[in-house]
Amino acid sequence: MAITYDKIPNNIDLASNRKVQKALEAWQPDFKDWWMEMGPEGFQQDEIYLRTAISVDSSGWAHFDYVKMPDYRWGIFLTPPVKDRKIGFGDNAEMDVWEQVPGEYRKELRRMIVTQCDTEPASVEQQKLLGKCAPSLYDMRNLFQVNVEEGRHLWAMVHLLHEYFGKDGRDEADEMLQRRSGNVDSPRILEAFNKPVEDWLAFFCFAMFMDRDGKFQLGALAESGFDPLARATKFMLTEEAHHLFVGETGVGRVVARTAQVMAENPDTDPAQLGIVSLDIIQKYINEWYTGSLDLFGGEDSSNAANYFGAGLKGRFQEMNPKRFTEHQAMDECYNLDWMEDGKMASHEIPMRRAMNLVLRDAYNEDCVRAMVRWNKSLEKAGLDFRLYLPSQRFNRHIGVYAHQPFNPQGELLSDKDYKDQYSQWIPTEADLDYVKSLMVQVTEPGHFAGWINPPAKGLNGQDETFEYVKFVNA
Ligand code: BYC
Ligand code: FE
Ligand code: FE
Repeated sequence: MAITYDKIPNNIDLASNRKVQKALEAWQPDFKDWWMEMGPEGFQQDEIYLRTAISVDSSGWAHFDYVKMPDYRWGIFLTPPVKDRKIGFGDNAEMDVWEQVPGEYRKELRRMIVTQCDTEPASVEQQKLLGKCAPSLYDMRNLFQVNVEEGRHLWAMVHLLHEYFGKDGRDEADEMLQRRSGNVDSPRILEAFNKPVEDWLAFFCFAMFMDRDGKFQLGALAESGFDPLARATKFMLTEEAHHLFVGETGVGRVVARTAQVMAENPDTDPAQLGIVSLDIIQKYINEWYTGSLDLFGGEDSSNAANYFGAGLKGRFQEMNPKRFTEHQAMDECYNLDWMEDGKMASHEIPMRRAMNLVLRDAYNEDCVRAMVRWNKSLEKAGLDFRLYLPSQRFNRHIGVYAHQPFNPQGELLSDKDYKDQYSQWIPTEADLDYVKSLMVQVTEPGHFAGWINPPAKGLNGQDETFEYVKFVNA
């Protein structure tokens, strides 16, 4: 479809839908106000080398240029419709996909879209201050790229609310700009999105684990029988790949730096060397990974069963025959152990009710793959230490293991032992202060803070000393 240069870039022929166009154009200045208030602090006038989606085809979705962030062209893009697409799974399988919200599933769809949408502005708010201590221009640019794209994802979901949910949808869209991450009176919906992200190791862990939850949640919604949702999330996923890259390679570059410096100085305390110790990196992984597990919801969930049964939310790559050949999930069960009457007992969860868990398993595989990569640099440096993913029972706040004293190995401890050992597993104030003490802003092109390695290569083919951010008052 042709590119349109309206106020709101889009490939949905917005101009032909005056009502929705007007509603979105009325929302636009509020979005800009929100961005100026809650977006990256201190860099709104600078020229950032950013990727902007101007259409969904391969030549248009990754257009690079210097842009001031407030001038970023946040647009609405859906992947083109698949002709005669049918619902792929659940009780409505084989029926035509829905082009409008089916009345009987309105509540569920609204809730899922609102929950997903809310995480996008939340993450921008959480990361607001990180530019001030970016370890390089390359990293600073990546942060801002992630932030403007989360802003675009907010647009993607707000479009669905405006076009398909009438007055309720417009109200929900307004509330997206009113809630605030971490605000006691008006917090973001999911707990993990209310926690500030205050240092760059936390940011990389966030992009690694939280954005990766996003990948799997969006992947499940991309299977939806509500076609506009499927097409919106599918296109969001193309942008999301970069966020995951930033997270995975970011943690990887910290691990590699630590490994290298430790191998050169085997008898020195890492704190004397200005690097993040492997113990602290492991604690960050423990914290952010377990936080991400909570985002999948409960292991045994009637909501999840309803979403699957209705054809609203599928499994990851539901229609890939290498993953699934059967799309009803009626006959099997998922076996899981959890505490009952004071001891661990096996439970059978009917498969549809276990869909949060099935999605989480797919997510987990992806995390394991990254872990293997990170550990390669430890091996290469000749170190014995290995990073690991803690047990899915550890440090949980949602689901069947919530608030129980399991250690990272998944063993049940006494409350006292658990409390005594907690500071060995999750970053302490002192750990966080130490990491913060390493956070110094580096703005010379091609230079990097001492606690992180440079990337393997520049972005979009740029060389090592490329000026990813041009400061207006520099
Ligand atoms: N926090 O049946 P259950 C992203 C509630 S990240 C607070 O187990 P369900 C991004 C639940 O609401 C992707 N409450 O849960 C990343 C329910 O409440 P009620 C965002 C929670 O509904 C980085 C009760 O507990 N996620 O995009 O099956 C940067 C029982 O719950 C939580 C989505 O988009 C929680 N963590 O699953 C930017 C997915 N978990 O009914 C962006 C869309 C559960 O008893 N949402 N509860 O009052 C969903 O699919 C589902 O809502 C959830 C929860 C998977 C989140
Ligand atoms: Fe996003
Ligand atoms: Fe993201």
